[in-house]
Amino acid sequence: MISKRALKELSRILGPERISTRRDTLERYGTDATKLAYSPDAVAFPGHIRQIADILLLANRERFPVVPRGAGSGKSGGALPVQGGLILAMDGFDRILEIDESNLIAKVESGVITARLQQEVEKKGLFYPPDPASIHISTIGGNVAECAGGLRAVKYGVTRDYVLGLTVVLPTGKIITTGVQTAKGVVGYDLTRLITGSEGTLAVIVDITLRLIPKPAYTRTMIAFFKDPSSAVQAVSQIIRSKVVPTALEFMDRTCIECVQDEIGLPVPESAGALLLIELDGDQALTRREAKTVEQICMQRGAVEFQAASGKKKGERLWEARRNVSHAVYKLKPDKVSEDVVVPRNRMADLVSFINTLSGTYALPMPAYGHAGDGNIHVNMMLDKSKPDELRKVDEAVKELFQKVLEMKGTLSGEHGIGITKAPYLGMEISQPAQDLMIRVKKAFDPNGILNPGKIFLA
Ligand code: 2HG
Ligand code: ZN
Repeated sequence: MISKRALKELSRILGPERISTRRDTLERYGTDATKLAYSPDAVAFPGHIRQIADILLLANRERFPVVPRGAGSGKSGGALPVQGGLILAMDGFDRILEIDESNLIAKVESGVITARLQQEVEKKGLFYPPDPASIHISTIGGNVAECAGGLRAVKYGVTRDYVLGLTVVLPTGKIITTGVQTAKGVVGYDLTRLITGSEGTLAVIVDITLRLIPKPAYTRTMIAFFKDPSSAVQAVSQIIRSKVVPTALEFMDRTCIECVQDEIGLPVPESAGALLLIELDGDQALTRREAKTVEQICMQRGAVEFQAASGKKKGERLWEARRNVSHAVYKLKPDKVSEDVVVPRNRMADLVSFINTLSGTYALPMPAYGHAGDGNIHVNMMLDKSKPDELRKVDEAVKELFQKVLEMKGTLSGEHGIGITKAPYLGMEISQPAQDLMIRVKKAFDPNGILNPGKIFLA
């Protein structure tokens, strides 16, 4: 709870127009893509890094939680104010500070929308590959905090592979820079990597220096329908084995296809039980050759139909349909628990068959889709949270899924993080000594535990 005195001080630090305790604002900033809701005591809209530093100093003195927030598109509750306190909305930090064509870097503030950054760098013939499905709403700062992945990770890697340096405010109120403004650098511990993916628990990210690459000359999008999920993911393994690395290699099962059928803009064959969406990039001759290989593999694996998207517009439409699956599945049930597991790519056939069995056992829809090229499948367990029976079933199904994934030498989260939704399961993957070390790192950054408390670790 933020005391009256602290609220007054916040208003002095920020100016009264940059702090709100209005009920509608608290409601808007108290929820995120998980649709869970908590009430903060106030929302701050800082406009300057110094204000963030002063807020954190005050939070240490007065002991109230501070929760940094980008766009609230997170899938594990990382930006939720679970213990109340102050939401630090980074909306005002939305400037692209520099796109440096000579050094292939961009400097941006953390509240910049990811799609906007991509468009701006592409105007200069450059490319920022990380491409989370939430790209039109999510911010770069949120992407860095969660180490977002996305559709192009199979070829280009995830957010951390592009973060060269950061300017952050530590929970103690100190402003520091980490990493480099150069193409490489190894001076001291890699604090940039530590903060990237730390889910807003170690520092408030203010400025980010990103690595860029030249924009590929040509892209080609293809869609392949298969009779069942298992043939589709076997085609994925074979594509990877053939040494073709697509820009994106995405999977959807039949239920997902039905949810976005109208948006796909193509007739879906009756017999289709799954699809793969594939993008290749590079020069025209290379993508043509690779497209042939991909088509041959899909046909060998029994694709019932294979089509190349004719033209950029058709391709973009397919990708927008894919981005929308996460929302479209709400057609099935009012609520979902969305999981983000990864298995070694050659175990994907086992994973999709397990999901199918799990869905049958618990008699709940569990549409599965995602970044098959990475072995990263989103299992959306659909339910009605007003029904205790369904809640209980999902709870058990999640545990079973996680056990199976770990048996396969997989991991619980490929890109959404632990936040609050997966905190109860952290110990299934991370040993106690490793957790203890992480907690000591957190304490070194944040001795009073004021920054984004209640996340990742249950204690
Ligand atoms: C995606 O790939 C996102 O669409 C969201 O990571 C997945 O809601 C989900 O489970
Ligand atoms: Zn995803």
